[in-house]
Amino acid sequence: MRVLGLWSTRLGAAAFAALFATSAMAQLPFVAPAKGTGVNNAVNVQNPNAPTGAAWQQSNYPYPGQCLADPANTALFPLLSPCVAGTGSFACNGTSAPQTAAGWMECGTGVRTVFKPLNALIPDSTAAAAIPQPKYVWPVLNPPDYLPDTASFPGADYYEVAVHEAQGFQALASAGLFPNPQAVGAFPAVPDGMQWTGMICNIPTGCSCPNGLTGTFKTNYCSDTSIDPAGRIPAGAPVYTPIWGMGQVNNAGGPVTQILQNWLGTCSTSGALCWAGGPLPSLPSLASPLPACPAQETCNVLGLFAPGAASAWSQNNYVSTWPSISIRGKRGTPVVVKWVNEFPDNHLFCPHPEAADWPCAIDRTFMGMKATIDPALANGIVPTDRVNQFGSPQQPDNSWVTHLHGGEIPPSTDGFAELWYGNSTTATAYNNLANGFVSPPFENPSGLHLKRPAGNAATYTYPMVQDEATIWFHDHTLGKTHHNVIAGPAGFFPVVDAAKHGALTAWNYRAAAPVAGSEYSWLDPVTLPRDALTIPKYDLFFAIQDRAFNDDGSINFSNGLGQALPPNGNGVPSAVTPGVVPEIHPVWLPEYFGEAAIMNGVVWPKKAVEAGWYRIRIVDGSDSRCWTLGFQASATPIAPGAQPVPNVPFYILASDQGYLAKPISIYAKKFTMCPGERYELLINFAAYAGQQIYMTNEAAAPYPAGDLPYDVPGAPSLFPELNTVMRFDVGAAGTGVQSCATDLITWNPAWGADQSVLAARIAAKQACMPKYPHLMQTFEASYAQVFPTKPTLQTVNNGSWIVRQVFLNERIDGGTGAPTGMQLNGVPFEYKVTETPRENSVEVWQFINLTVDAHPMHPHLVRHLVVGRQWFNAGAYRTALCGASTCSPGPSPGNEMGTIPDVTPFLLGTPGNVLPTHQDSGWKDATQVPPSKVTTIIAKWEARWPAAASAAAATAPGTAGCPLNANGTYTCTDVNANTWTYEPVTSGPFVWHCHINSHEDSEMMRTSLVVP
Ligand SMILES: [Cu+2]
Repeated sequence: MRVLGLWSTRLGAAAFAALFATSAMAQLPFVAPAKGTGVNNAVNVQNPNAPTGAAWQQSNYPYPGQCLADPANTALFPLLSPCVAGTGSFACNGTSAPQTAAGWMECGTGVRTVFKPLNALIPDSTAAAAIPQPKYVWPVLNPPDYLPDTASFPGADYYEVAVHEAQGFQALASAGLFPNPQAVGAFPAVPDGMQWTGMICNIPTGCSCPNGLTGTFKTNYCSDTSIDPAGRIPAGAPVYTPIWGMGQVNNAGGPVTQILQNWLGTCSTSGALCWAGGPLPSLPSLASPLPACPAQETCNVLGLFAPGAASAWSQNNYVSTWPSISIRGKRGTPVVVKWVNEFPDNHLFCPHPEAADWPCAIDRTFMGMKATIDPALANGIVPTDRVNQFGSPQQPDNSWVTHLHGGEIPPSTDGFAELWYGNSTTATAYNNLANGFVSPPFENPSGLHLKRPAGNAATYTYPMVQDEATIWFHDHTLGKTHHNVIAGPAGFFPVVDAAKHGALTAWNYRAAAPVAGSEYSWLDPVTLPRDALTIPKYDLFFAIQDRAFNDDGSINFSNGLGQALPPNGNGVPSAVTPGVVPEIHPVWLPEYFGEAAIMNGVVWPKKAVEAGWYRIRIVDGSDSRCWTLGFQASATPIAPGAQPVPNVPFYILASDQGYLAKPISIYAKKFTMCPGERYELLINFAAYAGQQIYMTNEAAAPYPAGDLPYDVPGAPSLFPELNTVMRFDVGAAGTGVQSCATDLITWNPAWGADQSVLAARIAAKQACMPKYPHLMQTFEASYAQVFPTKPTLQTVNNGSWIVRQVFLNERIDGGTGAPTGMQLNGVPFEYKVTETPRENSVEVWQFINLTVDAHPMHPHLVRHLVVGRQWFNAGAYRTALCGASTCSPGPSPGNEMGTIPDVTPFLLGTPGNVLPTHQDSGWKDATQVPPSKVTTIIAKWEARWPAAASAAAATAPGTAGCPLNANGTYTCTDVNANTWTYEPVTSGPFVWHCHINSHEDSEMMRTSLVVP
């Protein structure tokens, strides 16, 4: 390993790569942990490609948001955009001159580049106050299901799904899946590339016209030239949001597209665009007869389908929206998905050429970021100066890789952050890896399978060996996950266990009416009743997010953080401080917080519900925001800034990885969820017939000690509108699912905290919900199988399991005290692999949180249980960790990763003094790690799929044994899905990280590697 010590920050990347090409350090064995060794925090896999020692001292490692103060570091960042005054160039200028805050301004002009003002929604805008945003007016989107192709791979479900600019919004609006802007005036229909979130222009003098509009749309949409010769969006008009979405490309574009195609296929007249005369009539479900085509229609749904070609599909002939519609996985039936990158060449947040008032919002100092957009790169060659400090090529701006969050899936399908790929143009330009494999430090001599796709698509085969749960898919690109998720694309992937639900007939279509008197049918993911377009009627899927918007409707990615925020007394920065690292870098985002609540792509929507039972599945798809959710019945809207008073009882039925042992009554009538988490609620609206119920929020941002979404004395909220999320309008009494209508869920305070009372009442209700306990067995059986003895905080250190202690820290700029980045164990993402559980071993992980925020920690591959949380003396621990110096833990020469003190002596109080909360009692994959506590989880590092002897021997589509051919077919040695084999779990890395996406991209992510 000595030769690695020669590597220094002054070596160019090319020299670095050459060093590895000629060195003889291959074939070093992995060092796996022995069993029962107690605290084990420095078991390092000797990855020969990872820099070691001094190379990783923090002083030598540039971090996100750091402009180059050290000339030596220019070797690490040779790619930063050259500064051209007056062009809106917005990155570090790449010179060796000491950088100041002005360097983050417009290339040294001293003028801070101005983002578009946040006056579309932000409540402290004087102009905005004149016209309030309409709340609870537009219905929430209900994501329908995708349709599998069951013919291509017998026994498997096959989908092709593309990420793309939003398109087909108007078709969805007509189908009743989204609000239709035409209902608020005679404005042009939403063009492709945009979506309507329900916002209107609330500025009396009109809103800015979006960049890049041309033709009649601009003429009609930006019509008010009495104010501005370039036109303004009139006050009260809908403002459309440029967004990226996802859609199904095969099977005629999925259910929504297929219905539209079928319907349009009955028309034969060509002519003007549809909707010229108003909205389309209600569209049918797949099972219904097709209606006659209205006379004025022409069968060209805003260019979605060409007349006469309705039965064919091709690229651009599908609906692509935010959020995506859902893929349903069936346990035991593999799901093959070809994920296609059809993004435009330039990122949504980095238009090119850059608009003068909208600089590129991609921070080139993040890991994995390339510096500039260079159309000449289409020649397929990556210049040596576009190789990052780790030897791998830096990304095109439109790179993407899909992670199936919560999936128990082989390594090469996990969406490893380095396995990004571009669209058909940029994938060519950035993919000339010498052997197709990702370069140091992750190309491992032991045969790790880390091959980046050669083209613009990756085919992943998911074995579907896991239990019933609500998992979901989103981007995981290195350093840019927060950009891509905020841009829109993500979707649900509920997994159901057919063995628990009977035959899978009428899988994707409207099912038969529920059996009379049965609670089972409406809970059941298979037989549940559905509305048109395959939307579950009583099983709601909600993705909760927040966004900031510019006044033209576009997403404000900068969040206004480049501007001074008003002081609020809650620790939110009040000014930008000049220095080597400005307190708040205009692009670097410690967190992203928007001022608008979004549910399924709509701002403060409403949902009409019947006066009965509902199952509501919620994913927190926000970048950074935790939500403390409740339900408040109120005759009048809850005023902005008012503290909610949730008063509607509900149960938590399931969490990230499936059902709890039993439904948990939420005493406080509110619970907190953080990014990446899922909770499934049971709620009964029977007692609220004819009333209105608001979904409320009380979580601070950052959580738990940041700005509250309601006013407190002396600290008015920065986000007073975020005290509510949406509204439910409850129908007439007697509608909906009525069984067990009142006394199963309604909590009686006289019961106190005695769960046994509740359990008895649930048991008494089994006649009412006869099959419901059957679902619950999922958790109990699997738990007992993995942990015969229940681990507790008192027993986890007794030697039965490997214990890994990892700390979470925030890098602080010494001059300004500003946050400059996040880390795990004081090392960056691409430091050598240190978390190496043995296959099938049980490991206890203890997260030691040295920061002031809660972080939802998310280990991939495995489900885990929360053992408990315990206070610790964070100050004393930090001193032990860092000594008298400023806390810059991390590797030091000769000491590799450094010594992490055992946290046990620093624990406070009685072990187990902070038990897992009731909502934490089931299988999890993302767990809240609160500040100043040690959060302990336990997991078995297993993979239940049938594994081949090696990655090369696997036979599932998309593996080395069954490659995708150039013509789109596969050459599989085994096309029978029942006997497919997959890559061994040891064949490649996974990651574990904070699911605050801005943190994850800022090095708060590490590799995990299961070893034999
Ligand atoms: Cu975090």
